[in-house]
Amino acid sequence: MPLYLGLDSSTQSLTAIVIEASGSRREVVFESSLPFDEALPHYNTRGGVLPRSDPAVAVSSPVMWAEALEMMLTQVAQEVPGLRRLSAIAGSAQQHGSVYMNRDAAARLGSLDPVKTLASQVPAMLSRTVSPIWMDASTSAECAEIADAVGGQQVLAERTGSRAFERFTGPQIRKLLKRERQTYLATGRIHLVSSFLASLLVGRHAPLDPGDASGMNLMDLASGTWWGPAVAATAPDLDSKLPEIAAPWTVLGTLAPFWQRRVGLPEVRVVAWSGDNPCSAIGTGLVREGQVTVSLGTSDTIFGITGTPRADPTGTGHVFGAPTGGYLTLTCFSNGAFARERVRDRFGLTWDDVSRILRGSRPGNHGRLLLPWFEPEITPFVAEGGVRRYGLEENDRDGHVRGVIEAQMMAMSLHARWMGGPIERITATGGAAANREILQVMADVFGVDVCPLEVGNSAALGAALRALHADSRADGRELPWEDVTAGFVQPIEAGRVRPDPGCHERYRRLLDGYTACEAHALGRGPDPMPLLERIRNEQGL
Ligand code: XUL
Repeated sequence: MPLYLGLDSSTQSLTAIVIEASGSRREVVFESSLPFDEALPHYNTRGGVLPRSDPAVAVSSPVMWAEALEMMLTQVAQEVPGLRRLSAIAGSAQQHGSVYMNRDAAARLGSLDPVKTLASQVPAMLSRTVSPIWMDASTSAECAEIADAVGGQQVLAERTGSRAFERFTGPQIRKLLKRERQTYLATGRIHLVSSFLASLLVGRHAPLDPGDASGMNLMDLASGTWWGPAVAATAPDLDSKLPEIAAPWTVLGTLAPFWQRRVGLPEVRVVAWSGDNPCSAIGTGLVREGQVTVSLGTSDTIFGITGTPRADPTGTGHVFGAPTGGYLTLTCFSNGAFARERVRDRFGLTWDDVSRILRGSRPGNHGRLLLPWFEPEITPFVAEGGVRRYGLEENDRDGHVRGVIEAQMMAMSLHARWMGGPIERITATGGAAANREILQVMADVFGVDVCPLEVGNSAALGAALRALHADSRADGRELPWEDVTAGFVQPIEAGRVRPDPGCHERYRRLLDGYTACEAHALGRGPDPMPLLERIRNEQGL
């Protein structure tokens, strides 16, 4: 029975999952994580980021990622039983981060020496020792320049799926050109973390998949090819330095001889890597339109699948390529767990207290609203944090507990409208998905069933599932995506929460009030209190 390996090189760690899949037998047989800070302390990273003096700048080490890859594959080779049955490897990586390789890299990739460590051979391939990553926010000037040059943010969003964002790779490349021109000129190939690691596995420059390439502000979403005007606006001669873009199920080749000789892995297929969000979509079972995944984590994210590349007209969401061939719509809220914890801690509560208060208080919060922008917010864009209250007393404990959850769910519902609909069901992941009362508010606001999902490493699992899909396809047996994920991605039926029709109706009306509060707080609308009063009377809140 074949085995498939999925790797996920995230900001803080490298994770590997090996799955066994054949017919109805579906099992995770190996799972291991290697946290960069602890496992590779000589790079001196904190949370996977190199020491930073400017808080807006975030860079990491491509050599560290390579060293982690060798450590992890050595462990896989030693610990996975029946490794001869390994059939294919695919990978996932943090999005947007870029690796700058020199013109000798192609030859060096093709002649990796199994007597030496990988980490000792990578520096000679690089034109830049560090890689800017997604946490970098230092390229506002470059974002504006690129957007201006292509006809504005809206044009850029319509063509590439996102307006210019600081962490996206195009603005990062432009910053390098402006600050370190010689380094830029010495660069022969600019990889993303995903295609860099895939290149090390196959021993030649690997292509990007559309899922990760769409996080660069450089790819034409509809055709999946580089968009000339954005490429030209970013840096001269950039087209010659960008990898090819290949379908996400492309088999890149087989594992380079280095890996067979150095760690003893068999000569298996290597499948194109992708970004962690596209891989997580698969790892949470998001394979067709109408399904939506909500991840309640440090930040809250809502993502869905669509067949048409439509950009968010408000400019806050993203459209990436999906591993299924369509598109992944994604909106991210920065005040997620942090906001929930702030309210919990301010009133000295436990999560059980939060649940009890939600159970004992009235949906609709008597028409009182809270905008929980404790920190600057991505969606809607709020540059300076600060909570806003509408009709809510500062010391009203229960009102705040209900207020923060209702506001988060209404914000999600409002700002996910651009993704298209209708939503059939929601799968909830992340820490807060374990809280039934929070999921009940979600179900009531959206008016659909919400089912929690127990997955830890959804990106690594998604990568392993992509390996299974591409391997079967290469053998002439293309599996429907539902069959790929079956047995691995199981919503917890016992945790399913159904909407209460009366509550949903109440929230539908209250959403107008919430929308008015946001507009008011952003200086774009009148005092919402008269409207809230009207809704309160009408709905008997
Ligand atoms: C997505 C993003 C992050 C990284 C994290 O746009 O910046 O989710 O992919 O690894």
